[in-house]
Amino acid sequence: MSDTNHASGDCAAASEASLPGHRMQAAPYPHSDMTPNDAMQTSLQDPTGKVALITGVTGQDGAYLSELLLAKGYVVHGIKRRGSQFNTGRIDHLYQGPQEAGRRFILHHGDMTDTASLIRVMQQTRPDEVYNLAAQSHVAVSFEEPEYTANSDALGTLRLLEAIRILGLEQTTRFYQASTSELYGKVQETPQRETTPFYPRSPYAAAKLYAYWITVNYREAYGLYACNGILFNHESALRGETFVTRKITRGLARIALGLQDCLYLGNLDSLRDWGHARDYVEMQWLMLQQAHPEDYVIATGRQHSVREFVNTAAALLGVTLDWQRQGIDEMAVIERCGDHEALRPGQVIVRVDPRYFRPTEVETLLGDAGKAREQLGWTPRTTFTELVSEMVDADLAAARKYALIKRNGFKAFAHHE
Ligand code: NDP
Ligand code: GDR
Repeated sequence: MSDTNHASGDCAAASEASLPGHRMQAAPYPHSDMTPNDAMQTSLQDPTGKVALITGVTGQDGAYLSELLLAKGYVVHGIKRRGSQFNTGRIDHLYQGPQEAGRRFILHHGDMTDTASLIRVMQQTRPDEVYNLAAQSHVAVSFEEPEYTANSDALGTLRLLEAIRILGLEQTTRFYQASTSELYGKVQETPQRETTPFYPRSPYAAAKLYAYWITVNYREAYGLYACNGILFNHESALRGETFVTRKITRGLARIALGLQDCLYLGNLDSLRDWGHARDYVEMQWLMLQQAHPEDYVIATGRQHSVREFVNTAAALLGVTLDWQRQGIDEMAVIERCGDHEALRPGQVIVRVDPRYFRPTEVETLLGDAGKAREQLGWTPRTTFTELVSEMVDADLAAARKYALIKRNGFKAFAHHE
């Protein structure tokens, strides 16, 4: 594991230096990865003059958005939370050490449940654009940790908006809120668009409902340029391993190499509108570049079941499946093995485990991104099969690496849900 992402504070030299003309406050940065020298360098070298602050920078979208904004010439500040292990694997390739001159990617410690840390980072960075991506984002986990989910996802959004207001940045800082198709929950019409009524079905969705409306309220009350992106499910090889798509591609890749016997899933009938995260972060940026702030649905307009996702991933591995039985006894049996020596026809590789059912399920989601297409010219580029293929390839490579390490007698870690 890389040691490039060790936290910040140690290297950040405290300084009283004043930085005339720069948006940063002259202050020591004991909890930040940013040094006063960075501030000077970035202000001199930043070709757009734009500074972005991303919460949730270590997550799937945080990684893609950081890449996009850096490519556009932004200075990107990211808030990461302290963990007992490194949590920056998705952004290690972007890392620039505090000793490097002219850094444009700078991490700060902070937490959505800690108001003071959010105000501090906002004050130090005074961003042109804030992208609020941080969240306890797992719907099933939100039933286990509803209070924490509300604190980070709902109140965390309020804390950021208040930080903008307290610091008097309402006229200069634009705000993006990571809203979700989960707001539609028990859907009131199909497809879902910006005008479709919400019906949240989980503590996660209820928390995100508050975040949605408080964003609208700050726009209306204080004239803040604030937008909700109502994003439908978007995936990639960087997707967290316990979301269903990644669980499937990772599980099937490992099964194909004989590293795992069976994949246990919940509701196979669930229907989702799955797109690629890389396409969706472009819209996050576009929403903040308009003359007026508005809310937009981002989706592909195509829907697949969890079962279809399994079939597509298996087919890309050269494996065909026969689904047998019904309900909690349903299972996928191998018909053809492709060229995988570890597999045999008749082997059961997918079963249902009711522990993955949710107390209240969102059975179907299908988005209509017509407004984004017409007003912003946005259309998704990646097809469903291309998305699954990219994920399968990445997980197959990871499984091969794991097998190689194990074969050579080294200790390999297999994480489980
Ligand atoms: P991830 O779960 O991959 O990333 C979440 C990020 O939030 C991580 O960086 C995580 O840190 C951070 N985080 C969680 N809790 C806190 C906290 N208390 N304080 C600070 N940081 C915290 O999510 P995605 O990248 O997939 O999604 C980004 C956002 O978009 C989320 O808000 C999600 O709810 C929303 N969304 C996602 C969709 C999707 O399909 N991906 C669709 C619609 C909305 P760490 O790495 O340490 O865990
Ligand atoms: P979702 O994503 O809940 O839509 O939230 P997830 O991949 O977790 O579930 C999608 C659907 O698949 C069903 N499912 C399973 N889900 C998981 N995680 N594990 C399983 O074993 C399994 N089996 C079946 C689920 O029941 C569900 O119907 C994601 C998150 O990124 C949110 O943060 C985001 O807001 C929404 O997408 C849009």
